[in-house]
Amino acid sequence: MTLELNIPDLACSACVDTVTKAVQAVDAAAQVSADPKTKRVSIGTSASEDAIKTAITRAGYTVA
Ligand SMILES: [Cu+2]
Repeated sequence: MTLELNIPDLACSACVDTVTKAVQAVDAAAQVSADPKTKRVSIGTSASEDAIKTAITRAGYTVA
C-alpha cells in the first residue's frame, strides 16, 4: 500500500530524515520519499495508515 500524506511543517532534509526514521520504526521495510518543497510524503508500507500517522505525529509533525 502507498500512502500519500501532506506534512505542512516538513521544512528541510533533516525533517525528512526524522519522519523517515519515525516511519521505519513502525515498518523497517517502509519506502519513504518526501519533498520539503511540496510537503508531500509518499510512503510504501504494509503498516496501517493509522500507525504511520501516529508515528509521524509522535515525532513532532502534523499530518494535514
Ligand atoms: Cu527540517
